[in-house]
Amino acid sequence: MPSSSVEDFRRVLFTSTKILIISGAGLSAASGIATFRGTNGRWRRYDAAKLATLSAWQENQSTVWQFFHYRREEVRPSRPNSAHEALARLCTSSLRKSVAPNATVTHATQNIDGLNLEALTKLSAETGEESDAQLVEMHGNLFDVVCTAHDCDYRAKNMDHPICTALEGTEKVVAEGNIEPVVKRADLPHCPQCQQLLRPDVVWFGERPKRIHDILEAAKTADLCLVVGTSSLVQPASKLPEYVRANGGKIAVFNVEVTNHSDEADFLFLGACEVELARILG
Ligand code: BV8
Ligand code: ZN
Repeated sequence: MPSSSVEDFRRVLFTSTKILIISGAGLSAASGIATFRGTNGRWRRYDAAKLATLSAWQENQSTVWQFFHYRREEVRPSRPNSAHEALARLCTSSLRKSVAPNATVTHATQNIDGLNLEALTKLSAETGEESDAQLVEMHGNLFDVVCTAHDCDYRAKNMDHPICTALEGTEKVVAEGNIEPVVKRADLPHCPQCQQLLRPDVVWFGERPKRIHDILEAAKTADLCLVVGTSSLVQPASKLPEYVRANGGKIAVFNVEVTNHSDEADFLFLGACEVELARILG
């Protein structure tokens, strides 16, 4: 039975040496970004198997670009919330000293909204101190694009609003549930280097998550794992706590509800992570 003792958790945190944070869509819920499953789940409106997969892309690049353009524009006005900020403090050495003086931190986020990166950048601008943690956006980032040509190395951060003229305004139609392709392939974003088609640099179902080797290494050596705002249904992220446990590490789940495997956790803090993380991590 997981403990909900903040005092016991803080004791484990204080003596930890390698912390792995795994986060999901619940971390960004307070920033106004819909989660995937659960009540207002996004996948309910759109079937992941139809849109966030390589076969969907091969079938119709316009449909997929219209979906990701809609996701970009939905996320654009969002800012990090107090949960992102609490994790950013844990990822900054001098701010971590009082709660986990001997620890290094790896944060593997499933989120593609870029808000963890933004929270770290904001904090280092305020403190003048760079984060010493490893942040891995294991499913990619909505604002990264990559060229589809095999012999071209173009990849870039692209914050353009819209990313191309032809997609402008299509987000409104997609938001209403109509994802019929309306943009001509020739008018989709193309590579400035080789003129081939660009794609969102997001990890689709069936694709290899980013830096999965580094993340698995971190899971196999962690003595504490924070599982924040994820339904723990998507692999391989959902399997990482098993590696931590196999190494004798402790698992702490932060979620508004019990989830897959949360009954096996050492700690379970039920509540909004934007409240619980600030309360417990300080
Ligand atoms: C891979 C990018 C091989 C796109 C995403 C059959 C069985 C088992 C597995 C599979 C299977 N068939 C295929 C698979 C593998 C598949 C998979 O796991 N499928 C699942 C659906 C069954 N996985 C893959 O294909 C992965 N690739 O396996 O490659 C490989 C593996 C290792 C090494 C080499 C090769 C690729 C997966 C990545 C797919 N891309 N996103 C896009 O976003 O459009 S996944 C998508 O789901 C998002 O990234 C999202 O982050 C992710 C997981 O969802 P969550 O983040 O957990 O979000 P969710 O809404 O589900 O839950 C939110 C939680 O927050 C809830 O629990 C809620 O209670 C809580 N919450 C809400 N508000 C709050 C809160 N908690 C706290 N505070 C709050 N305020
Ligand atoms: Zn190119």
